[in-house]
Amino acid sequence: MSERTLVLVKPDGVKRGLVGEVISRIERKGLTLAQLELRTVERSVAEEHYAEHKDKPFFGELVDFITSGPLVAIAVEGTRAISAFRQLAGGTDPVEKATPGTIRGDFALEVQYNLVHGSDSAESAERELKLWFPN
Ligand code: DAT
Ligand code: MG
Repeated sequence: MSERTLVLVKPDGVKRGLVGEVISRIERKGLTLAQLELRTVERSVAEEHYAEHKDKPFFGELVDFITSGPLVAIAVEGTRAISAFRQLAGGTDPVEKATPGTIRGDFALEVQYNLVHGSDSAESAERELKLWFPN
């Protein structure tokens, strides 16, 4: 069953020149790019995107970081796209939870700078895609 998920190459990934690497892994997995945009987001969008974390101690820094420069937002489509991209990304902590062979496991060292976002459920994907790609 085909579904869509929201992927972000966060500002650290753009600064480090890893956009092509991430897109290449998405395509090699067999997923496709439905929509793609380079943009710098306002705080309101970042706060809405990460609303589930608003009471966490790192929320302010997370919003600062995600609004700190251009990022690439991608609507990714394909069979089990939500789980498939989470698997490509690896766990949130790029050292403790992401194995080599994943995007975070191969290219990141710190939780705050873990390069990519992927929706974590069908509900999150629907909410996030509406926020990032309203059309
Ligand atoms: P994920 O991005 O794997 O879905 P999450 O939704 O739990 O992880 O957290 C969102 C982002 O917040 C995560 O990619 C990086 C940041 N973050 C999570 N836990 C953190 C922590 N303990 N300290 C600093 N930043 C954190
Ligand atoms: Mg998450």
